[in-house]
Amino acid sequence: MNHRRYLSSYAARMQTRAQARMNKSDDDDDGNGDGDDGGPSTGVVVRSKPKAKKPSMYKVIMLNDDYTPMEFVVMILERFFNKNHEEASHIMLHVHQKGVGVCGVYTYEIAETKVTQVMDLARQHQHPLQCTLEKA
Ligand code: TYC
Repeated sequence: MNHRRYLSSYAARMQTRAQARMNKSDDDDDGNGDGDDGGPSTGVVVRSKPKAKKPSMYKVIMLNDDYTPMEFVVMILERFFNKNHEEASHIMLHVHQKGVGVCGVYTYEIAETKVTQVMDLARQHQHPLQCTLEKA
């Protein structure tokens, strides 16, 4: 019976690493694979490398429309995307001319929060401004 099948993927990975270490020990004269030349293997597994995956990033995209005032879009970019007035004006004009533009790039939760904040404020002011997110 293959016990590996019943281990979580984490446990299986740790078991594989522990096995690799045992196989590598060349000064382990008692041959029990624990590398300390005496006594039974304790089976203690220590993580050798910190595991840190980079989070996926998401672009917050703003769409052009014919009705939202330019000043409102600039204010949104300043308030929610921490742009100065010049940067905000530049992005707004880019969206106005090209139809779409990137407000910023964030992890999923932050990007989603910003989309909600923009859409809520636009709705409160009865502007049709649309904002969405896209995997970077
Ligand atoms: N096109 C709008 C206007 O002429 C301005 C605007 C810019 C609207 C960017 C939305 O995402 C936008 N008033």
